[in-house]
Amino acid sequence: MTQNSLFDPARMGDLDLPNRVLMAPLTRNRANADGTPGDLAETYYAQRASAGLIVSEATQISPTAKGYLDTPGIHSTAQADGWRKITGAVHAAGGRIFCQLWHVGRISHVSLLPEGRQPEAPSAIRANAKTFTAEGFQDCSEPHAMSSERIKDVIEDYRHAAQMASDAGFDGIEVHGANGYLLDQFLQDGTNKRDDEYGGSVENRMRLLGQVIDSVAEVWPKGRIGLRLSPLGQAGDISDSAPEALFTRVYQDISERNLAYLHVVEGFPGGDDDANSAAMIKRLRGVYSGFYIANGGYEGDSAAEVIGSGQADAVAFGRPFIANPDLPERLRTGAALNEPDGTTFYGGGAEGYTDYPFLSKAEQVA
Ligand code: 8OZ
Repeated sequence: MTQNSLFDPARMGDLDLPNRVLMAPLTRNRANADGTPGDLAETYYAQRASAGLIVSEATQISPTAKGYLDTPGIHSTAQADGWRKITGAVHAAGGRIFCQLWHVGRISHVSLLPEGRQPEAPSAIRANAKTFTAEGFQDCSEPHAMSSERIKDVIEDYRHAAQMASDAGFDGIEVHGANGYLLDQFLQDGTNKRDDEYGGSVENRMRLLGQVIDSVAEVWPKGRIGLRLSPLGQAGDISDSAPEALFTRVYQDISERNLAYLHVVEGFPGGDDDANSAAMIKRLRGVYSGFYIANGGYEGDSAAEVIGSGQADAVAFGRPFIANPDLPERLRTGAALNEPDGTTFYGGGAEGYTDYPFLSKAEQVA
């Protein structure tokens, strides 16, 4: 059996990828106040077009789906027009880009939402977490529990955003089911105390995720829809009483749906993941039969290993892609990597965004 390398092409859903070094979704807080992408975003994404696939930064599906300052949306015509320039620039540079569709649920603050709106969540349980607002970091606001009517509206908001992503020229979409945001809040029982068809049993808690996938599948073929999950539940004050049982069932369901991929946050860089967490991630991995993207603290060597051993089909890199627009070429040639500067991750201008250097011709090794 031949072993795959990071630099082998891959068939992912309906799409051919030239390599398996993918760019993870990265929140950069440089969008305009109306949710249109900032002017530099076109350069930023086009610089990174050598990725096997770019997944866009998390992009809100509606005004009530927003939870941080200066994140982009994909619900208005102006936003889709802004994104069309970016997808065009990525395609012109030879790349592929999916739009990550995002609803933050309770991880928000009233100052970021339409006048008079509270964050919305499965249950009225405030997150013990902070979000970033015009006044700096603030505690998340008290959410209200969504009515069944409101859930229907949100499912429609996903379909509408999926349509806008198609109009904007994206190659596909990734449903953000990870990191303690709305869909994860429905999945996990620390945040979901509902007693209707969306709460209680694992099947009920999975219902919204399934309906959202069905809804975006009215616009996109299954082979152009990915899903991101984070079974370790490390972000956004999320918790579940039996996470392995829950995510085993979710992975089974996603396998049966034949999506383009499952993208898993297996840990956070510098996180205190223990051997038990790693073992759970590995056991869950065995449950999923489709294209699997691993993410979370990978470097060139560990990525090559996880692909070579067949544990993953591709690896998504976050921080290394922030600092290295030509990351695939650097990994291929063993060149040195630029170090990411954490002080410019969120907000600001070109510094730490579009000014990381490419390898010079002299540094490019055959
Ligand atoms: C960092 C800062 C704000 C949001 C995620 C969308 O964790 C995010 C995010 C990351 O998925």
